[in-house]
Amino acid sequence: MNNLTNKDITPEILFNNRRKFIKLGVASIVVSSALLEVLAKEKLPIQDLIFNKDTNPNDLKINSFKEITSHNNFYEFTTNKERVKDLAKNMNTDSWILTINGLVENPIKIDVRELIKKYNLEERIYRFRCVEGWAMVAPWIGFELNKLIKDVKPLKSAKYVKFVTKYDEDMFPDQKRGIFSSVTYPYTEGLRMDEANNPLTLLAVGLYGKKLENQNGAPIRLVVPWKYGFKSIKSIDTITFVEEEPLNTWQAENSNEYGFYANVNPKVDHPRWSQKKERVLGSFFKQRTKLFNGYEKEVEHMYKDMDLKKYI
Ligand SMILES: Nc1nc2c(c(=O)[nH]1)N[C@H]1C(S)=C(S)[C@@H](COP(=O)(O)O)O[C@H]1N2
Ligand SMILES: [Mo]
Repeated sequence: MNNLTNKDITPEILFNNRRKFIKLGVASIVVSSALLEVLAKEKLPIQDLIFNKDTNPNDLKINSFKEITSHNNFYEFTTNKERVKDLAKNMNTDSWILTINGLVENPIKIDVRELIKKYNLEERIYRFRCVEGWAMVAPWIGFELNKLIKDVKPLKSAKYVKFVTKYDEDMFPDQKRGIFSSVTYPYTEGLRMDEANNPLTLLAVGLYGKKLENQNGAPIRLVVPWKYGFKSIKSIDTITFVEEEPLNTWQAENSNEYGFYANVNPKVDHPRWSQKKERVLGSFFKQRTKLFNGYEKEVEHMYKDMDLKKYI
């Protein structure tokens, strides 16, 4: 907050908040501490990332910053969606080392701040659908996972990519609860190599032009927009290239209800509820859920020989 300069405040933010400026009596566009305080209090995003903007060709209606950052699933903190943001407030993500290992020629350990400098960041406005039936549209900032995969050079034997969230009982209260935890930690996810290399698959480091909020998986998370939200693992510690299909957390918890693929599919109901419809955060009415969450063109080729009722 304190290190912000004029260039961090974009004209759009100033424009959208001009009424607040007037109220504050700010005559000229300067970054006063009073202004920063207002922006912070209102939880308005102050851009601190440089990225190529998404043109939003499908004209998706983006959810507000507030909606996206105050309704979260992040069990390491709590299963209460509205409380995650408060419990995550003091999570320290400053010197976060991401480890990439396993079946690769070039394993690396890299500070996420350095990693961000290596790749051109781009905005991706994606639909996001949780298996529970809520949905949103979020303007993520990140880079395609396939760029990182290319750089670490997987061996021929690498067939899957496994992702693991940090394990740190001081950081995550639910991990500290041991056998009373909500799920078994560390949270683990996986993708098949072709899924990981799909241009839609994003390693996200930002949201709304700004570094990720803790509750959304700072400092780096996966976003796989055609799959149920639980595949989009947060606060990644390790990415490992492996030969066998990894056992992901929710499949390990209950394999009758959750599988490895978790492709959004209105025709395959969850054993306890229908998946035909979804409620977008902030709207009253439900809308129809789309096959592969609306990304059929981009991803259906990967599943053409698979029975999607069997490979849940
Ligand atoms: N480490 C970790 N990652 C996680 C989860 C979690 O509990 N822990 N929840 C998942 C679920 S169920 C969803 S719907 C999305 C929610 O992401 P959001 O809070 O940014 O909307 O994160 C996913 N990634
Ligand atoms: Mo979810």
